[in-house]
Amino acid sequence: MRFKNPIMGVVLGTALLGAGISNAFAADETLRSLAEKNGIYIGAILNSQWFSGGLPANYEQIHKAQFNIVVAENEMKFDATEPQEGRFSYGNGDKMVKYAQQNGMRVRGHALAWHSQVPGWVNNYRNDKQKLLKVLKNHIQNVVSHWKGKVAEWDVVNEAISNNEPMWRSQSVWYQGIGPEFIDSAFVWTHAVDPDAELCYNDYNLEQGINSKAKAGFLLEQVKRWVKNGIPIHCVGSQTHVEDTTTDKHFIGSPDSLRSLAKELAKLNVKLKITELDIGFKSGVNVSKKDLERQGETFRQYLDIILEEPNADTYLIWGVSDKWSWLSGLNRQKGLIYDDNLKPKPAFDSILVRLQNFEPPQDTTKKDTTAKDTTVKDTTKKDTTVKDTTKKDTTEAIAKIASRATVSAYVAGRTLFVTGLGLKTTAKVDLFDMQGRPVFSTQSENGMVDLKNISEGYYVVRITAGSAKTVQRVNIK
Ligand code: 9MR
Repeated sequence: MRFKNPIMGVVLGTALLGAGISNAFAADETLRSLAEKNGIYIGAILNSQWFSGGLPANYEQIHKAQFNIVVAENEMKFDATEPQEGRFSYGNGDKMVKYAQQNGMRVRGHALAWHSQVPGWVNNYRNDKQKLLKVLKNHIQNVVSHWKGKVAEWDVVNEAISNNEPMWRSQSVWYQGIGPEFIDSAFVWTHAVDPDAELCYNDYNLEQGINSKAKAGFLLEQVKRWVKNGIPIHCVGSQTHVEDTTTDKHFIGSPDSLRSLAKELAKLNVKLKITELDIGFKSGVNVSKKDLERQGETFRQYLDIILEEPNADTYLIWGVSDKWSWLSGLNRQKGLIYDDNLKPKPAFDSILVRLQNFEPPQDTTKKDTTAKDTTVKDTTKKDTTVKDTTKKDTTEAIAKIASRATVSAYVAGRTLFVTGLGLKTTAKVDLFDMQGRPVFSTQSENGMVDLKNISEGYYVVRITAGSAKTVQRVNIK
């Protein structure tokens, strides 16, 4: 069933919500199959309890049936992967990577440089800049090379911005010891080890506006500077841990704000991903059926950003069932799309219906950036608010970055065109399916690639031309 008319879709969708629509669709229609049709990734973490084998079997069945991207709740963090200095522990991460490979899922790595979940031994080197640089570099080199080619994208830096003011988070062992250039260096080191991985800056409260006082506004200025300075950043992860509006009159943040961030990032050729979504209610309040339906509506509004913005591709929920959720620690409850008994909630239905009835705009296909020149524009010229703190950074790794990717690709008919090659003539073109499996590779000498033997559908294309690189989605019709 496919809604031809979006209005009808909404009406029918609403009617079905009341009836528990998850049974109204063909059995083979899952969030995952519908996400793939729409050219996006949809996912949920694997909770820590999964790693210790403490979950009922249907948890995993649901997870692999419904999702095509996965991230570990805690098992790829610093304290999990290098609990003692120089002693790496990959068992749990490997378990997840194997699970993802067996089930055709993309893997996100979370997280390399973060102030939290840092093992005690790192803190022994507090304020020793040279040692901390070595520690962070060594950690990144080991962890990223261990999962090279298996982890498709990394949260290279997590939560480095202060909650209260537009400034860096000062209570961080990395910031205190190294200064803000730990961020630039982390990106450069990660890219040097795995040039094919997508590299993200990840943070929360990014749905609260992009003005200069908001966290996302501050971040945007940093992204402009990173892009200008050739720091290899490809994506911003918006955690999007939000609270339902009616139980908190002071709710701040909105899908519209996050969409504005996506649009600004598009100008910089940087993607937006939703990486840790949950929409909780305050603990202790009674949550009615109507509340749950409104929660579903909010899940849908955030999904719309991912479906509609060409530089947005990932919708990842921080948990599967309300029963296993970190939210109680935040004084929130019921923020996920399956209930305590692993039954789909109205939010599940709302997402399913939206994936069902989404029609990409007629003239441009979803994620197809054909019409747009995505060459990176220097949008920082007029920036006077944030000072470039790292311009003078002489960190050897940063000096090695030669240039920022300016290449881009678009499909017209059955030909892929590579733009922005400048003086370079040769580009390596790799095509992947939506699970990240290689489909086709070639070397283009003239900026064109014949696609006539490729089946219709969405693909991810990676172009590499010298040190310039781009990864983007294309629709082959
Ligand atoms: O869900 C994670 C929880 O099990 C951990 O105790 C907690 C410790 O910091 O981290 C939680 O995950 C966080 C994620 O790594 C980064 N963004 C916020 C998430 C929720 O706190």
